[in-house]
Amino acid sequence: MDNQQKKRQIIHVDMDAFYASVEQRDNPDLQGKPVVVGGNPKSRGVASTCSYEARRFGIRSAMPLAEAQRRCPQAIFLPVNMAKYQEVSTQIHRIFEDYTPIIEPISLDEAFLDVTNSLSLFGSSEIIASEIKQRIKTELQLTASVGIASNKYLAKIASDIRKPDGFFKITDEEIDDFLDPLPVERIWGVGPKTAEQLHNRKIKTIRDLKGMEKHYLIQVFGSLGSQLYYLARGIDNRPVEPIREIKSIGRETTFPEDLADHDVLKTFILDLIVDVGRNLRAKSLKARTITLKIRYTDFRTVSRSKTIDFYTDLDKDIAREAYLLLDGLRLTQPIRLLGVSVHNLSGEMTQPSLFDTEDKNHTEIISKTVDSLKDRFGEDSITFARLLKDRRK
Ligand code: TTP
Ligand code: MG
Repeated sequence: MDNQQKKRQIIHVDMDAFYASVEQRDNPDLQGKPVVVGGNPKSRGVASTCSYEARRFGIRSAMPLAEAQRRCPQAIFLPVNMAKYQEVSTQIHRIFEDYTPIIEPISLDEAFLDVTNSLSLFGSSEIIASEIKQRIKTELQLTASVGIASNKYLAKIASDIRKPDGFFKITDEEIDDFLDPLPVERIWGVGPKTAEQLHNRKIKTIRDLKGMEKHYLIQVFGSLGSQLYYLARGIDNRPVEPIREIKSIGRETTFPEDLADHDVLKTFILDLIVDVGRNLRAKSLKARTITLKIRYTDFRTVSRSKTIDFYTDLDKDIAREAYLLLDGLRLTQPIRLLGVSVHNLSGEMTQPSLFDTEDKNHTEIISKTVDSLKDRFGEDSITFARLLKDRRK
């Protein structure tokens, strides 16, 4: 590590059982109960997350909902209310912004904060981290776990160690004692496959990993090997990057039964687009490329994209292109999964299309109005006629 470099102070904040905690907060009947967010257990969907009460039954994120219900028949299943979690996420960010401008959001409920330059103002990273936790509790009635360390990797491990409602700092002197006994799975970037490869070589803990020569790790794991060598020693020079460029926004759904009817598929497509469009507008982004993804009964997956000549954040533009993409596909089998995503994003002022400019201005106003109606009265308060005469049941 470069000794000239200023020692950084990084805080990692991760909300506890995020979607489930928001639901429990907003409905006291759910408090203290096993709650699974993800949808109807009769569907083929998976759990987004679940409350800590539900985790006692072995329920986890990404577990099929039906399996979750088998493990805990009394669990309460709720749909994903993305707009709400997005709003809470924005509120959490406003709290962060009072402490540093260097914030790197990783997901709706997780962020790194570089508070190195805020220490003289607030005293210490512990003071900042505990104030943030406290404010999240009193202002938003939610709990967060925080980790503090001199780099992102250690701060992330630290926030996880005392979850939920955790607070943990790793000082540089404690790095070795702290890391050595941890299983290699704790290392950021070590998934089940790498873990298995390590286990096969009798490398179970970070201490075992530290016993390996760097060139050996590189020989076996390529560039990941070099990362493993440094991470085992608690070394991570990646900076907190304030604005992470969003590359795409997408939504997908698995149907309760495989489908072949074009009209019904279009209704599902529109349903997904309503979410994608809202997400785009919430982030003040526009897109030029629309991608439609389908997965057939036999799991073969096909995607088709179209790049248009202007940037848009309007549902109707995205829908028009997605419908054309669907029409262009010769469906060979019924479909089990459908996804819509937009790419080629731009946050700048965008060029209006040469055509229908006036119409576009109207539609933009309508979209914004619809978004604010939904913000006030809920996601179902207003929608497309196609979604009202929904034939999907
Ligand atoms: P996580 O921070 O991984 O999980 P969590 O906040 O629910 O629980 P905890 O941090 O206390 O362990 O993810 C944040 C949110 O992201 C989560 O509430 C739901 C969503 N999510 C998914 O939709 N699918 C997933 O597979 C995961 C892991 C999370
Ligand atoms: Mg979380």
